[in-house]
Amino acid sequence: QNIVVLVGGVGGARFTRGLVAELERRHPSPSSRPTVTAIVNTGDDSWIAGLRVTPDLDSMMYTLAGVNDDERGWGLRDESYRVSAEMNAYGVGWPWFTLGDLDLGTHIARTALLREGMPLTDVVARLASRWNDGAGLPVRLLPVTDEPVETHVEIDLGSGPELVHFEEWWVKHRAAVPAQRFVQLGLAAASATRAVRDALATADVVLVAPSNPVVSVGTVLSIPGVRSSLDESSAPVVGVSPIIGGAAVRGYADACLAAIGVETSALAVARHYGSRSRAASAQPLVDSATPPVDSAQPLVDSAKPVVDSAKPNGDPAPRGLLDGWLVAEEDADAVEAVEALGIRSRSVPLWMKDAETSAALAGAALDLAAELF
Ligand code: GDP
Ligand code: FO1
Ligand code: CA
Repeated sequence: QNIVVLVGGVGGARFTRGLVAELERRHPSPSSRPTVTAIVNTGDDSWIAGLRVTPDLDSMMYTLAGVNDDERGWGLRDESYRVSAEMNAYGVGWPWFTLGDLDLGTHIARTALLREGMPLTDVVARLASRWNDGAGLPVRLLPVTDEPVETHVEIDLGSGPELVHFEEWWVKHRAAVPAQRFVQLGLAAASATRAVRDALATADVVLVAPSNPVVSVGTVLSIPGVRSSLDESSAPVVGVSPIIGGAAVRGYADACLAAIGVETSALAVARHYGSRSRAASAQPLVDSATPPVDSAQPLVDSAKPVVDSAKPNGDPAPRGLLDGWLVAEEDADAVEAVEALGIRSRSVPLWMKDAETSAALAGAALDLAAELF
C-alpha cells in the first residue's frame, strides 16, 4: 500500500509523524507496512543572504528525524544564534527571521548541492539520508516542484500596494497587515516533478494534512500536474481540517483564508477544497510570470520544459479535492453540511497535542479512507 500525504510545515509534520507512529502500531513488521510519501509545499522558500531556505521541507525533515524544536514547531532544538547575530550586525539577511547556527548548516549544504546543479528533489533525498544514523527518514519527502515558486503577498503599509515575501508578511508583520492577494512568483515556469506525479499515480490513499489551506495545501495544488494527477487517481482523498471550532489553531491561517474570501470554519474549508464527485470551485492563488531569482548568483538553470500544465480542449473540468473530511468534535454540527457537499465526514478529536493524539488522528483518517475504497 502506498500512502501519499499533502503537507505544509509544522501542521503537516505533526500529522505525518502521527501517521508513521500509527502505521508502525498497525503493521509491526516493516515488510508489510505501507509506504508514506509526503508532497511538500515549497512556496515559503526564499533566498536569504545567498542561501536557499526551504522552511516547510525542513519542518518535515527535522520533525521526522526527531531533532526538531517541538515547542516552536520549526527549526532544530538546542540551537544557538551566533552566526545570525554576526549577519545582523553586518545588516545582511532578514533580521526578523531566526536562523540558528545548526539550521544554517542545513541551508549551506542545500545551497551547495543546488549550485552543483542537483535538482531540489535529489537534494532533499540527500539531506534526508543522513538522519537516523544514515537510515534516513521513515517517509519519502518530495518537494512539489523542482522549479522555484515563491508565495508573495500584496500589502499596503501606507505608501501604496507592495509585494513582500510570504515569510515577511507572516513573521515580520505577524499577518496583522491585511493581505490583498497572494502571488506565486515562478508558477508559470513550474510543474510537479515526475516523482510527485508518479507518487500520485501509484497512491492507494491520499491524505490532506491539517496544513494551511491557502499557502501550504493551496500552493501544492496550484502546481501544474498536481490537480490533474489527483483527478486521474482512483485513490480516496481524505482531508483533516486545520480549523477547530472556527479558529486557526497556531498561526494566522484565518488571515490567509480572509484574503481569498473563505470563512474560517471547517465547513468553509471543505467547500473551498470541494468534493471529488463534483467539478472544482477552488481556484489557484494568483500567478505571476516572474520567477524568483537570486540575482547575485543565479542557480544552475535546468531549463526544464513545462510538463502537462496545459489541458487540451475537451478535457473534463477539474474535480474538487475531497472524498472525506475529518472535522473536530467541536464542529460535529458541520458534519451534515459537509456530507451535503458530497464529502463523507466524521467528527473526531483534532488536536495534535502529543504522539498519541496525532497517531489517533492519522488512524481516523486511514479509517475514513478505508470506508471510501
Ligand atoms: P506551517 O507551514 O508551519 O504553517 O504548517 P502547515 O501549513 O503544515 O500547518 C499549519 C496549520 O496547522 C495551521 O494553520 C493550523 O490550522 C493547523 N494546525 C496546527 N496544529 C493543529 C492541531 O493540533 N490540529 C489540527 N487539526 N490542525 C492544527
Ligand atoms: N517562523 C516564525 O514565526 N519566526 C521565525 O523567525 C521563523 C524562522 C524560521 C527559520 C527556518 C525555518 O525553516 C522556519 C522558520 N519559521 C519561522 C517557521 C516557518 O517558516 C513559518 O512559521 C511558516 O512557514 C508559516 O507557514
Ligand atoms: Ca509554511
